Amino acid sequence: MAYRSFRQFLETLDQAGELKRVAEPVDTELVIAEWADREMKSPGGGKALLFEQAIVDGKTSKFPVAINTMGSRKRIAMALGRESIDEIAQEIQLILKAKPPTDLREGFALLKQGIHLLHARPKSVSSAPCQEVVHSLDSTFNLQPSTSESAMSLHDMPILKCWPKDGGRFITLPHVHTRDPETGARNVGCYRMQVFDEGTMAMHWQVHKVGARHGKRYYERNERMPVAVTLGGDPALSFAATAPLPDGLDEILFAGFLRRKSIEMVKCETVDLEVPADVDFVLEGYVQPGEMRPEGPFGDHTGYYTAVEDYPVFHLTAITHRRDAVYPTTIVGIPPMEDFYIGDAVVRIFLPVFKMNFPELIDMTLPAEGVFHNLVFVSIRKQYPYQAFKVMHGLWGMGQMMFSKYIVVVDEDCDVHNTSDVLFRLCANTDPERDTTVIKNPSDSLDHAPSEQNIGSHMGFDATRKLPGENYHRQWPELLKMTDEVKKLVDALQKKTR
Ligand SMILES: Cc1cc2nc3c(=O)[nH]c(=O)nc-3n(C[C@H](O)[C@H](O)[C@H](O)COP(=O)(O)O)c2cc1C
Ligand SMILES: [Mn+2]
Repeated sequence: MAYRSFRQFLETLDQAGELKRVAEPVDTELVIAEWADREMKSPGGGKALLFEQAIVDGKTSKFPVAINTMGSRKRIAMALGRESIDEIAQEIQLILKAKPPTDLREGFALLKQGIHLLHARPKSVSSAPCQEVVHSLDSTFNLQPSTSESAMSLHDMPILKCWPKDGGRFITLPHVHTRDPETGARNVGCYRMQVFDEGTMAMHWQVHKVGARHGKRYYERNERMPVAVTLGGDPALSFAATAPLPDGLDEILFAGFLRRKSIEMVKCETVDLEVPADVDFVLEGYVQPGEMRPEGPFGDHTGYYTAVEDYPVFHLTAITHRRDAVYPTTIVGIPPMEDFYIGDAVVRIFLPVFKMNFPELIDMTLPAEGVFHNLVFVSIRKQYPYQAFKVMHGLWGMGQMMFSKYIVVVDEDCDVHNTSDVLFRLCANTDPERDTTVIKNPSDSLDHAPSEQNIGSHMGFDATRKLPGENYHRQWPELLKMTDEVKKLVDALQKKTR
């Protein structure tokens, strides 16, 4: 199901008992964050929270704050309009496996899939809910309303200060829309933005991200870079903005595929870009080549504060919004947090793509403790010597998987979602010298452990049983397992005594 608005998604969460409304006034400085952190760390990810009276500098904001809306297996599936994320994985598998139909039934299945893909294509519209209220910047750098609504600035938005030593307020769930000036290809990435003042913010696209690559193209041409930042709308957009799609795969198309309905796009008021018509807020503006400013510190998803560093500056030229806009946000920190469920859904949705690249791959997960890039568990059906190493090197070469600090490969009979089982295999099945490899690769910009930023060493563990030809010259022992017969017998006996 496609949501017409972020509010409609919140109503759906509410009806499913997945939303807690907080009617009391709560401060956007630290207090909402602490409340949300407790909720995110409660069993299964807790509930989504809607703060109806968000306090900014002592005043109640016009806009409520929604947080933790995707922070559970159930809610991330609801965000993408499915009962379970696995339905999307199945759809992707169908597309990947599509071959000329051999009978009518297969033909219809393919046709249906084709229709869904057709619906993924964005449509242009001329009027949009996200432009119900328009404030554009005048020559005195004040945002002037072009409708009857009173003037507005960034300070009227309930933007959170998340952690005590943060350098300021940060927008944490922005969809940053840019274009490649050479090819015209669009990109949407979620890069946090620190508010400097009424008219400027930091643009935290890290060096490996597509926004940064687009930026570099503009800098080389010495051209001002148009940027549009949207907030809210169908949550499929937020998911697409965070998903590590291959460079060149259009997030708008992907969001349309996920929600099975075209995203309607409207032209911005002050920059030459299009944005989804249904979003809650649009911040229009530009990045000036070469202009950098210190950003941070920020309490990051690593569980530590990221130090101050120079990042490009975003200049605001207009704010447009829905009259009934809700401000969507999240916080990151020591895991588990809301972003774990986003990353988990990414792996599950793209498992068929990984499997296409690695036919031996059975399952894969990024445990919460590894905050995305630090730890990967993979199970494989091993057929030949050093196959575990082949899989590690393949993963280290794939998009943002390049950051994976530790990769542990286990046999297919080990459940990668059971960390205890994986650690048992790791400890029992490895000889450290023989079964590990240390390589050089780019590192996540936020990882504070490497001696230098953006580069580091990564380690792979082959915790599979060893085959002849893997320098193991003994008989590999058999894993303990009770017979099915005895298991059934004890099942029956226990039932009787209960
Ligand atoms: C809550 C959240 C905040 C994020 N903040 C940033 C950020 O500040 N900078 C960044 O480069 N990536 C950030 N990311 C990760 C990017 O959104 C992610 O790598 C995405 O795939 C980038 O898209 P791109 O490949 O189109 O550049 C964040 C992810 C999440 C879930
Ligand atoms: Mn992208």
